[in-house]
Amino acid sequence: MQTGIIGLPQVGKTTLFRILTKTHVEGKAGAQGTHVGVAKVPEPRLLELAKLYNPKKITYATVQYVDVGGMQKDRAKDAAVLAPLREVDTIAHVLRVFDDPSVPHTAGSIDPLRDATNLELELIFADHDQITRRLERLEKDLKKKKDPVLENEKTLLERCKLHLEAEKPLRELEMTPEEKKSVSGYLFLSQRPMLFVLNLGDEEAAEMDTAVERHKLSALVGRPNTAVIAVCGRLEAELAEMKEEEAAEMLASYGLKEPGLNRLIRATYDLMGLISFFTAGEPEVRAWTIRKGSTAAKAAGEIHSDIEKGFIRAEVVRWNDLLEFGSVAAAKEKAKVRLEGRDYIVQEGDVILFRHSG
Ligand SMILES: Nc1nc2c(ncn2[C@@H]2O[C@H](COP(=O)(O)OP(=O)(O)OP(=O)(O)O)[C@@H](O)[C@H]2O)c(=O)[nH]1
Ligand SMILES: [Mg+2]
Repeated sequence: MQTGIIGLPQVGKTTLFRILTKTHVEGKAGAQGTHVGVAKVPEPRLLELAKLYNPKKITYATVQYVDVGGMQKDRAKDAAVLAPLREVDTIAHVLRVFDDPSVPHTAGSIDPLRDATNLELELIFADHDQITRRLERLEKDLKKKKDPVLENEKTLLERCKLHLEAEKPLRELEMTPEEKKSVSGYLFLSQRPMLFVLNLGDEEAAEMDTAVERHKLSALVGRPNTAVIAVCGRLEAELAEMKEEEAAEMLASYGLKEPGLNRLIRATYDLMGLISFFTAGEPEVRAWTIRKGSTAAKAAGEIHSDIEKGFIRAEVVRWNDLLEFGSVAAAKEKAKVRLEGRDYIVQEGDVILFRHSG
C-alpha cells in the first residue's frame, strides 16, 4: 500500500517524508528523483497485547510513502512528476500554510486553497487528456464494429469526462463497483483518495483543530474520498530528534496528545480503506493490514498462501476481550472466542488464530 506525497516546491514534502519513514539520511532516489520509504502504522494496542505474551518480536503494519518531488508550473515537467503517482493507492498533498520569508513560496504568497485547487486541476487535466485520447480510439473502433462492452465503456468515459470538465476530480464521481473495475486499468490520478496535509507554522501548534477555519479551507472538507489533516512539519522534525520523554513533554506543552505523524499515517490508512487485525503468540505479536470487507481466507493469505490454501477455520477474539480476560483460554471460557469459516468478514481489531492443514 503506497501513498504518494505531492505538492508545490518547498512546501515541506521531503521534511515530512523523512520523519514519516525515519530516514535521516538523504533517501535513495529512484526515477526522476523520487524517494520511497516505509512507515510503521502507530498501533498502541500491539504493545498492550504484547504484555500478555511477552513475545520475541513485535511487528507493526506498514505503509509506504513516495516523495515524488516538487510540481512545477511547466506542464511538460509535471507529466514526469505525475508518472510515479499512477502506482500509488492514495495521494497526500502537502499544502504550505507556514510563512517563512527565508523559504520563498513559488507563487509569491501563501494561499493553500489556491495551491490545492491548482494542483488538483493538473490531475484533472491529465485524466481528461487520457480520456479524450481513449474516446477517439473507441469511436473509431465502434465505427468498424458494434460491441456492447466498448459501448458501455464509452458511456462511462463520457460521464467521467463531463465530470472532469466541471473541474471535479473523479474520486468525487459516484460509480458502481463494476464501473470502478472497468476504469481501474486507466489508473486515473484524480480518482485516488486524497489527503490534504496542511503544513502549519510552529506558532499554530496549539491551535491545530481550528486550522481549517482559520485559513478558510472549509471547501476542502467533507468531500468524498478526501480528508484534511493539519501538522507542523518543523515541530514534527524536532520531535523526531528527541527522546520519548522529552517529546511527550513538548507535545503536552502544546496541549497535544500524540505526534501529528501518527494522525497522518492513520489518516492515509483509513482513506485507503484499510483495517488491522492481529496475530498473537510467544514468537510474535503482529498487526496485519487488509482492506475493509476482506474474508478470513484472504486475511490468512496475507500471512501465507499455504494458510489460505489449507484454511480450516479461524478462531477469533476481539482485542479488548483478549486484554480483559488475559488469555485466549480464559476468553474461551467466557465464550468470547468464535470459530469462523473462510467467508467470515474480518473486523478491525480481531485477534485471529488460523487453523490450517499442511
Ligand atoms: N518555517 C518552516 N519551514 C519549514 C517547514 N517545513 C519545511 N520547512 C522548510 O522549508 C524548506 C523546504 O522543505 P522541504 O521539506 O525540502 O520541501 P519540499 O516540498 O520537499 O521541497 P522540494 O523538494 O524542493 O519541492 C526547508 O528549508 C525546510 O526546512 C515548517 O513547517 N516551517
Ligand atoms: Mg523535496
